[in-house]
Amino acid sequence: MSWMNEFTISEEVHAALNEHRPVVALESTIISHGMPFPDNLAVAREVEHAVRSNGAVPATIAILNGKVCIGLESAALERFAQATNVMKCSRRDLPFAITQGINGATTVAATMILAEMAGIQVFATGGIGGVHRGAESTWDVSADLPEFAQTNVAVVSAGAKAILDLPKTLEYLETAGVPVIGYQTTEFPAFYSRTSGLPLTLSLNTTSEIAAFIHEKRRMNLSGGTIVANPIPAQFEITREKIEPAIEQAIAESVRAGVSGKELTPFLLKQMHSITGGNSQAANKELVLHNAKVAAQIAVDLAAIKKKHTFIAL
Ligand code: PSU
Ligand code: MN
Repeated sequence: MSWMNEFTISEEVHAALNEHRPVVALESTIISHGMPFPDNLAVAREVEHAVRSNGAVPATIAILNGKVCIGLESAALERFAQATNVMKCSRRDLPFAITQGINGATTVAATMILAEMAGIQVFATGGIGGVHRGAESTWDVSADLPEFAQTNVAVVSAGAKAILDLPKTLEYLETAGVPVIGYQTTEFPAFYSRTSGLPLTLSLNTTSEIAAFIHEKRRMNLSGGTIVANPIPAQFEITREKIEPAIEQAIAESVRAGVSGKELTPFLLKQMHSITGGNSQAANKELVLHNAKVAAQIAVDLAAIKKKHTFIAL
């Protein structure tokens, strides 16, 4: 199996998976394209720490010199955070990065694929990709969305990025049969803000109920992922009224600069950073940390459910 030679699982993650201990996958596009160095490294380390201190093992996923890495050692994480030649990789790019032997950052879609291959069921990120505003003319819909229709990983996020068209994003997910579960909320969170005005039909108040949902979905052989929508903690929230003008300015800037395709999301995040004087990035960091914590708790609860069912089977 030559391909497996390109697939490296860190010792820590490998041991945890073997022993059925809780593991949380983490993506790497947010490190290479979501925040500048050295903030990106500091946040990546803090996120790993948040997973650990809530009882799970973090598995940051990235491609280093064509090798798929499930779990990055500290030095590798630092090199990756500093590298300037990293390709943003979604589903279609994975074979390219591997066969060309280059560095690749995995998006939510690509991280879901690799997590599933490695046997990791829970994944934490900031915000998922979605339907962009103006999609009726640009057709810009993130490859994250069709991924949720087919790859069975639960992704904890603070909703979809507010720079997107949230009503259309939710409609897409409904059509694709993707459960969107509000964690302690009945509204779809809007990344920087806790609310969007968009109601969710599924809402659960505890991580053990979410773990039970994930377990049951798997037992029923229902393919596709689950979105756990976890609002940013209130003390770090930027309200919709406050953030909306910055979003409109960032989008206007992207139209003026003619940015499209995979460059658009990183461009908008950078614009938001400079327009808000760093406030957007500070909020981004806090919501990722919170997602990591909740994802770890779900992974712990899921491991406990699986253990119980194994005993019953015996
Ligand atoms: N959320 C963040 N920062 C990011 C991203 C999400 O807080 O940088 C990345 C994720 O990797 C996501 C990607 O999958 O942006 C979506 O890009 P696109 O819209 O091109 O599909
Ligand atoms: Mn796109």
